[in-house]
Amino acid sequence: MTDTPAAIWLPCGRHRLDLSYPRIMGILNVTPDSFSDGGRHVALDDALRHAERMLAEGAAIIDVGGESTRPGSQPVSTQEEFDRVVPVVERLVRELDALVSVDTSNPEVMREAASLGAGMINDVRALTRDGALEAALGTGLPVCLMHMQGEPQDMQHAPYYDEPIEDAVAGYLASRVAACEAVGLRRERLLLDPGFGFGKSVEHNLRLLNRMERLTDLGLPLLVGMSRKSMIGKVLGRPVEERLPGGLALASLAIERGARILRVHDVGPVMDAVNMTWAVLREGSEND
Ligand code: 7PJ
Repeated sequence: MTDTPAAIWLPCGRHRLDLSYPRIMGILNVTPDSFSDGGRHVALDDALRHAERMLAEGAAIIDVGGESTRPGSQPVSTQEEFDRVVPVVERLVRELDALVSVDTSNPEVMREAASLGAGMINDVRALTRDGALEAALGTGLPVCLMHMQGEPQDMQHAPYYDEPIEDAVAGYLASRVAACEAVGLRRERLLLDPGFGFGKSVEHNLRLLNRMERLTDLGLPLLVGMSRKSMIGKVLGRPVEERLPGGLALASLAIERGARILRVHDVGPVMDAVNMTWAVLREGSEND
């Protein structure tokens, strides 16, 4: 066996995350209308139990989201997002000592979650909302910048790019990194995400995964989310509850193409797929 590579630590508030090998982010939706497990985790105790299980299965991060960003969904008010997210973050930190990421574009939610001990900000709008850059900067936490074309209400209405999708996404993410650096948010704190399913046709999504090297070239850790998404449904003709095998294939490919964090619903099975993939990649890798 090859030696264990040196740790690459990302500071995440009271935690730190070693990104020298692939890590799993477990999805904890607290929206009543999330498409695959909508309504089930609204009750706080249920949410906690679900997070506990994902951690036991090997999740390094729990991603808490209170705004549904499924295609066609409407924005939520700050109050509504607060009411959904804040109690969950508080208990995940206090009772499970979890590394919590908060899936939000809202500066007030970012600040509150950070003050309660969240360790990462995950913004599908890449800190483009008014005040979001400053709020994220002030938290001192790492931020995942995701690419999205349009807004959830209309992003899947005939998505179109006038250049290859990987160039469009790389260009956008590079411009958001520059915007972060311009306010003093250092690149050492940034992660990038191609945003599978966010203003992209199935062909765009497949090509983006195939060409993900274009994004690893930007030199920042990549986080990807494809779990149960419609790109699997469309290729395989599967309803949402039958997308795990297709998702495992995508997870393995994503790791091979350079992703370092996978945002998933099914932590246990994905851990096996990722660990198996990584065992192969490590053995005989020229970097070892
Ligand atoms: C993503 C996300 C993703 C990041 C959602 C869903 C829709 N955050 N939040 N990346 N997707 N960073 O889980 O299907 O792909 S919500």
